[in-house]
Amino acid sequence: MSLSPAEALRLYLPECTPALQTQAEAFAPSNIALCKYWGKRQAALNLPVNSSLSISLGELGTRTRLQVIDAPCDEVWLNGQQLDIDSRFVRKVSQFIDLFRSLAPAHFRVTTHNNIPTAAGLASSASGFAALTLALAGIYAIPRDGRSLSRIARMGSGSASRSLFCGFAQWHKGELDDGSDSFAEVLSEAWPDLRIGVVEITTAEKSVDSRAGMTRTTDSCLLYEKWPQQAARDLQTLRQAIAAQDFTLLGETAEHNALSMHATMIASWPPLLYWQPASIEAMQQVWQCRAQGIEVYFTMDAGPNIKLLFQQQSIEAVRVCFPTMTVVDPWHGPDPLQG
Ligand code: 2P0
Repeated sequence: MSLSPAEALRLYLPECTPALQTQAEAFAPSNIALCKYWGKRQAALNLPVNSSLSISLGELGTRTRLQVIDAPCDEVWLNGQQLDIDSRFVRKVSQFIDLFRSLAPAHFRVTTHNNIPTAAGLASSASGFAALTLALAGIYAIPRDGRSLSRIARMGSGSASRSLFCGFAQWHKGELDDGSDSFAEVLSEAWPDLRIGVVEITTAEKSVDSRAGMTRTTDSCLLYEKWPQQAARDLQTLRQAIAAQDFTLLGETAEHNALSMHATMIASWPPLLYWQPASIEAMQQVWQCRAQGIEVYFTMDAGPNIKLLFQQQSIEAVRVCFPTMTVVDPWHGPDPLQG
């Protein structure tokens, strides 16, 4: 049975008696997918074609505070600036809050801060909708149950379903039309030496956002027919690599997965090429590093920036090739579900 997002919210809520609090605050980390989410089987509830696997970025993410205000609409502040009520961002935030307003009507001042260097191209809707979901759970006295809140965050943005957890998270695509089996959960394994290097290529806003990009790919790319199979295989391999702490297998699989996703984008019509010449230079530099025995791999999302994967022992060698990279330790940060 296909549900509206408001009906789905009711279904996904953990058992509780929602009650309106006057304010609440929450943090959620950003995340980088090692097996990418690309394509929706159902748009209204953000149900994906394939399962995905990510690593959260520790302290880097979004902090959001909600305060009930006596006003006819929400007020949204992003990084210290109040946003225009008609902006796309405010409309998306308010539409998501609308889902909760049926529990108890209220309008909010939404104050949101990304501590992710925006210039690094990491600011994403993932941490934003995850933090908003957690803050709304605080406002409506909804228990911080990972599965339930992951289903809810997913309706704001698919990748947000994975941003409620520290470390590795797997988003199960699910099979059901109502989306109740489409949620992320944390993997028990940690990998304390794993590091992410962010290589900024450009800070310019991309011309085609992920949502439009996915639609274009699923509508026009014949190669995409093979993507679900590739993603399922890669996810299985990544699980094995994580269980065995096999960095070579992890890196090779993540890089192959990212390039396979980009192959489907490029083979769409009109073509979706997110790469800049400097992105290709960085990829070639990664391959040169490996030829010299430095174990580093890359992954890329729907944009030109490159994220490097390496282990702590390679940090200085990688820095010689990428002196401007920002290094992220994914294992240092608060647990979003603990508050
Ligand atoms: C991912 N991306 O797995 C993939 C890789 C981009 C490329 O999830 O439409 O912003 O809001 O569900 O979550 C970006 O997509 O898209 C994304 P919606 P979202 O990280």
